[in-house]
Amino acid sequence: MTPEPTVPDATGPEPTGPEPTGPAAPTEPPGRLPGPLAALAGVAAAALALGLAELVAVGTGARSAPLVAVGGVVVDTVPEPLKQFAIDVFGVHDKTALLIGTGVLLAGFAAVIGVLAARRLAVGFAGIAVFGVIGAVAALTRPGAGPAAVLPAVIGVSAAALLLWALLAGPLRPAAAASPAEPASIPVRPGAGTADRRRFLSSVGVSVGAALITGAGGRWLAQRRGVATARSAVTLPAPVDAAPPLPSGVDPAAPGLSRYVTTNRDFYRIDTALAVPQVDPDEWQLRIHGRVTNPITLSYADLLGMDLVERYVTLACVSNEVGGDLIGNARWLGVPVRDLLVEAGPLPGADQVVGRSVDGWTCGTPTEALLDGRDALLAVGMNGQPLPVEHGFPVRMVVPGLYGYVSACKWVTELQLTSFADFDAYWVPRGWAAEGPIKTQSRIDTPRVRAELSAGTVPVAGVAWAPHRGISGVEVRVDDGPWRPAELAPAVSADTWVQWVWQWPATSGEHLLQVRATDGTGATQPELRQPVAPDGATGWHSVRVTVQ
Ligand SMILES: Nc1nc2c(c(=O)[nH]1)N[C@H]1C(S)=C(S)[C@@H](COP(=O)(O)O)O[C@H]1N2
Ligand SMILES: [Mo]
Repeated sequence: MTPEPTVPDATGPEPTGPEPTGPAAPTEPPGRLPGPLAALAGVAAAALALGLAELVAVGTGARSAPLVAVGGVVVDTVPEPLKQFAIDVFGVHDKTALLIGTGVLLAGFAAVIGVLAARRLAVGFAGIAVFGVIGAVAALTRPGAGPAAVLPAVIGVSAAALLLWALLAGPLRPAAAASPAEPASIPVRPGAGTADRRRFLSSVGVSVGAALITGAGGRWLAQRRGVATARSAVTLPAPVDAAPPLPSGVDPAAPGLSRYVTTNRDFYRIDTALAVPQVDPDEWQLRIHGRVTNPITLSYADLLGMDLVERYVTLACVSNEVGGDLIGNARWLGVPVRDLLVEAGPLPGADQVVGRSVDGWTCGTPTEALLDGRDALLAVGMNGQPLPVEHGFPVRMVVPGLYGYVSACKWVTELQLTSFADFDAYWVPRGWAAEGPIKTQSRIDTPRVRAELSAGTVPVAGVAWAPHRGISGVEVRVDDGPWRPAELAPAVSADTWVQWVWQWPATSGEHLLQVRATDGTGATQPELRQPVAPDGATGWHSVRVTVQ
């Protein structure tokens, strides 16, 4: 089991020493700033640090921004059940949830640091330094980081320390805060306290505004400096072997049924990257090495100059629950992996090909699956366009019949031949199976759960998949009635999902619709419910509806 993470005490350390009781208390340092103002100062300093860091990270790489770097460490180290929980609750928004959660937690810490700093500035600086070190170390230890990766954290916390000093002890400190301990004989300019307080608050406001501007500006610049422009300049060559034309009827008429081809925009996205890797195609290289007789290195131009083929392949995530939507079907353009492997010449015993991404993520694919003749591709195109950046631009792998986590390496830069005995890819030590063939599954797209329908003919429709084995049949049943064969739409190959429809003579009442598929080998999808871990969910999808 993975050990529990140590969660820092969100309330922060208790201040030491007796709590002063009033303005006259002798231990009271002259004019301590009220707690809420001190907390605000802490939050403003933290915000400035993070915002400025995003701007600095434009030069040093998005993954060196502290929020992204620390988040990356969290993603790589949180215990599996917690991560699965996040995926269950937030789905494809799990990363946004992580960033927002981290932000809220940080704001809490920052407020505490502000309050402590109002008592002793040195304590505040120490607190800021701790966060600086955490951010810098996280950035330094991310795969591919150079020494410059510390800069966003270092510059960010320096600015934070300066601001904290200015607000709590420097020129921006409200003078009124100093008044209680001052002798009454010193005349205080009437209204000076309010004016000072206003200046303090507007400084906080300006700092938070600057944080937002540098933060959002940094992200925006990083995007512009990113590879979107390089991507739009790419012209993909025509395939020497095009995908077969779509047979008519791949998309049966049933409102709510998924389209046979998933658009790039609708295609699910799953990866561990908090900042989408920006890989310049002119600098991209693929190394095929390890246990081979002839290691090779290819450029993007080399790859585009090879014979490209185009294939429809359905990609599915092992984390897809029964009835879930972490699956899509696209037309991929790429070089058959087999051609490259044959050239490299795998040595005996090299039964695993490890795909490695620029961000250090790895997956392990059976060498056999890349040589057995199936259309495993090093893909450069998706539905007629260069790969979208979040789907792996410039190059990713796609292997029919295997879950994404063991085959579909995005932003791939290395294929390393090794053995399953010698190397565990990213998800394996985290409790997932080393090998991941996609299990046969079927899903009801329409009617939706708890739909209210009218009696009469109701189309029940959905998708079924058993990539590389193909689907030979889909059956639907109502309540515990007999299984009825659904009508299968045509598919271009056994490597894609299949749409199916069954016309249901619906009668009034509450009903449970269930579906099951049979694959090309004649094996019917088992009823037994199994969770997604370690190697993919099983069980029949069911939908409860009401007919009037
Ligand atoms: N570099 C990298 N590639 C990756 C992953 C990842 O985390 N990092 N996740 C894999 C998983 S688990 C899946 S299901 C597919 C999803 O591909 P998609 O986001 O294009 O749909 O990508 C695979 N490739
Ligand atoms: Mo996945």
